[in-house]
Amino acid sequence: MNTDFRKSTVYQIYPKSFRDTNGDGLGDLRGVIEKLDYIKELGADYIWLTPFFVSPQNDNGYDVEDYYRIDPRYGAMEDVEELIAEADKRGMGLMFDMVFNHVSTRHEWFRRAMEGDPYYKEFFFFRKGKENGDPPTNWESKFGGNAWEYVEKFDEYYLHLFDVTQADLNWANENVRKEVQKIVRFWMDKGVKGFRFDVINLISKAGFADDETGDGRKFYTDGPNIHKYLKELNAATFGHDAQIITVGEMSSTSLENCYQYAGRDAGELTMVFSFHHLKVDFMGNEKWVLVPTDFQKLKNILFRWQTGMEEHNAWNAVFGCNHDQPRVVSRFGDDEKYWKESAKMLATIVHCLRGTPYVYQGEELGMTNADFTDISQFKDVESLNHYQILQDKGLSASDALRIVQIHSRDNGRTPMQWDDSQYAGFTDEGGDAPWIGVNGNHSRVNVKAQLADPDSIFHYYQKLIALRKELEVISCGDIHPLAENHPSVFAYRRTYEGHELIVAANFYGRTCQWKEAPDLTGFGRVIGNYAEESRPADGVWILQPYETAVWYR
Ligand code: TEU
Ligand code: CA
Repeated sequence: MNTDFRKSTVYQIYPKSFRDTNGDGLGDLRGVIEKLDYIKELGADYIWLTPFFVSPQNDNGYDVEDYYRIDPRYGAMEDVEELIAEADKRGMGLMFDMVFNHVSTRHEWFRRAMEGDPYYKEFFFFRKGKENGDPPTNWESKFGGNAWEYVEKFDEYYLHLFDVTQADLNWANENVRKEVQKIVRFWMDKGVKGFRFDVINLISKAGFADDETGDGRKFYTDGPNIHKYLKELNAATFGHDAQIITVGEMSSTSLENCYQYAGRDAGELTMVFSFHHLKVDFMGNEKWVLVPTDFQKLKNILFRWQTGMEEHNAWNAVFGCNHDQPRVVSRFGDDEKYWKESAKMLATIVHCLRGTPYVYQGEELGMTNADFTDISQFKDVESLNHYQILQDKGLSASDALRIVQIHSRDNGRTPMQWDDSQYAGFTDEGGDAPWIGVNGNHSRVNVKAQLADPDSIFHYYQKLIALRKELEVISCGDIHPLAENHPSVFAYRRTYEGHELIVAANFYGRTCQWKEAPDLTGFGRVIGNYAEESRPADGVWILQPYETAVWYR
């Protein structure tokens, strides 16, 4: 298989919503095996699977009860082994999602802690409350409410940065770090070729005090020992195998820390996910509001990360969608009139950047946000909590619903649309209804239709993924931002050993003019979303609604 991460593309699967083979309404591992040829046809090199370990599923598997066993709803260990072997046969590697900032409160370690076993109590953060009866600190849980849960029998609280059933692990305890290493080695021995580490930059806590100015994140984000812990994990596990790629999911991180996390010789991780570019429709860090996308901010952030990481020989993961995000075509494009054009435009911007692109299941079809109209259709704990919190703050139920419809993580979790049948081919007809509603537009947006259409979004992604393997200017080149202050154009130049690439995109649904566009003499168009080629005349490039094109010399 191709193990050069610069030339690779990762396909992300949320198994619960990908393909259900036994008609119980839940996606499963056999469903992933069944669709390997599809992923191969797209051209992906790695398949990232979100967690399928034993779990009560309060956060869809990000609450792990046992890292060594498979949740029977997803399948069995034999299925995982078969999946790894079948992917390998097709030249693809599996990337597993390891959640090590916290465990489910049903994990044996936490249960033993709750029995009062001092060895296991040290695996977590148990602390006394304040004298006035308040929790130890004022930190907020990412899913709403205070981040500490009271345990009466100890008269103490435990820390949970996420759901109350996700208890934070104490990485300062060497025994925790040893257990984590054991788990990583176990999956390496099974033949896993990559790891994604969930919110890994939150594992080192700086201490416990009230945050006078914020929600607590400054006490645990990119904490004091984070680089030490990552270097140690690397040296004890995947650092021994040059073929393994790793990506750290970095919550609210800083560029300066990412130089190290993903620095070529830092001995930490291969690459990082950061999310600043997806907070451009937030108010600061506040997600549960409705504000228009700040396009200038989006460009500034992406370019700053692109050039900054390059200067420091560090590597980005690049993406517009995942299982925690609304669908990018609904978010930054137009999922109606210019659905196809805008989906292709957004794909082009991401796939020609310097970094490893990630495609989230259904993105390659231009899947859109969920079409839910009632709160009962939403399943995500974060959405349901914030629906309540918004109303507690005084919003009407319909205003709260509107915000949830726009920002909910469930937008990315509706079943994969394979065909136009009742359940979109996610569950076969006659099976149980899928665990979460199928989008009504599956009659039009589905794999079957797109495989038959040479001009489909699927085939466009396929071509972008192939171009990264063909052109080293895409995989290895330097990046130079263009049109930085233009109100509608997103453009950049890539250069590598005398080769050049110009990527141009109109980010909006109105025709626009790019004055002072680059001279394209000697260039040829390698991909674009309009049949007719456009190029600058007298330095002015007129771009049609959502038009994008990539030119190469
Ligand atoms: O998400 C990390 C994270 O920081 C989330 O708060 C994310 O920003 C949020 O979902 C968007 O509002 C990871 C996983 O990807 C997510 O699915 C888990 O719920 C979370 O960690 C806890 O494990
Ligand atoms: Ca199933």
